[in-house]
Amino acid sequence: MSIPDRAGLRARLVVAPEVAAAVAAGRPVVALESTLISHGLPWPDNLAVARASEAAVRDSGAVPATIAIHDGRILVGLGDADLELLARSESGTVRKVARPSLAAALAAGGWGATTVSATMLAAHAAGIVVMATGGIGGVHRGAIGGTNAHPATLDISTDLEELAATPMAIVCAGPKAILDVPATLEYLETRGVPVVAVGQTELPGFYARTSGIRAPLSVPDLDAAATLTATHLALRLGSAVLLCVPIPEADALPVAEALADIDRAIAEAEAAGIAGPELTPWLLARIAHLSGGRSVLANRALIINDALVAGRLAVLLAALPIA
Ligand code: PSU
Ligand code: MN
Repeated sequence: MSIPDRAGLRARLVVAPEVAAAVAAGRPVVALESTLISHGLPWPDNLAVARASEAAVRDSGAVPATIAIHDGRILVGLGDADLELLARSESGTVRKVARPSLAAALAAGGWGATTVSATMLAAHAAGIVVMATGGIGGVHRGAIGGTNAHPATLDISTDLEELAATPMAIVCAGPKAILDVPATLEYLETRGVPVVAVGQTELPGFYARTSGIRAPLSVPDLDAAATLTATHLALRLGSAVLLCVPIPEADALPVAEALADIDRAIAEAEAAGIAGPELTPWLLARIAHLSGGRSVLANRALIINDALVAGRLAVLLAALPIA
C-alpha cells in the first residue's frame, strides 16, 4: 500500500491560521471529529463535549483542530461559533459525512459533520498525525453470518477501511460497544491496522474499561504508545495505528447494565428497520434514553479523556523522528 496523494483534498481545505502555523512548525496538533457533536450526543452535552475536548487538547500542550464541512470546503480548525452551530443544528440539517459521502457533501454546499473516516482524510491532507474520537465505527452486529430470516446486513463502517488506508494515530476508547467487537478486531487485523490497548492488556470497552477481550497489542504507557506509533508510521505501510484508552474509572458504566441497554436498543432498531448511516446515531440516542442519560455522561467523559490523551501523544510524537 502506498502513501496516498491527496492533492485534490488539500485544495478543498481551509486550515485555521493557528493550526497551519503549528503544522508548519512541527508542533503538536490533534484533529477532532464533528459527527459526535451533530449526531452522536444530545444538546447541550454535545457543545460541552466539543469545547471540553478542545480545552483538553490545549491542556496537554497541543493545538486542537475540529474538522467539518461548509459550503464546499473542508474546515480544519473550527471557531467556537461554528462548534455551537453544529451542536445546535436541528436533526437533518447537517449531513453525516464519511468517505463515500464526502463528494456529495462538498458538492451540495451547506454544513456537514465529519465521521472518523472523513476526519482522517482531511486531517492527513492537512499534515496532522493524531486524531481523537470516542469510539470508532466497526462491524455491526448482524453484519455477517445471517440467516434466511435475518440476512447479513454487511453494515461495516467505512472507518475501518480508512484506518487501513490513512497513516495516522487514532485515539479512542475502543470500538463502540454496540458493535460486533471480535469481528471488528478481525477485520482490522486483516487490513493491517495495529490495535493497541494503552495501560492494560484488555481491549477497552467504550462505556466500560474492559470488553472482556484481550487486545491484539498492548503497551504499558503513553511513552511506549508513542514509540510504537512512530515506528509504525516510519515504516510507511499506509495504515493507521488505533490506540485504545479506557474510560476513566469514575465515569465507566456497569457492564451488565450497559449491555442490557445495548441489546434492547439493537433489537428495537432491527424491529424499526433502522439501517445505514442512521443506525449508529439512532442506537446511541436510544441507549441514552434507556440508561436515563447515564450513557451520555460516560460518552462525554471518554471523549474528553481521549482528547487529553491524544494531545499528550501528539506532544510525545512531535519529539520523535517519524521520517
Ligand atoms: N464516537 C462517539 N460517538 C459517535 C462517533 C464516534 O463516541 O457518534 C461517530 C464517529 O463519527 C464515527 C461514527 O466515525 O460514529 C461511526 O458511524 P458508522 O457506524 O455509521 O460508520
Ligand atoms: Mn454503516
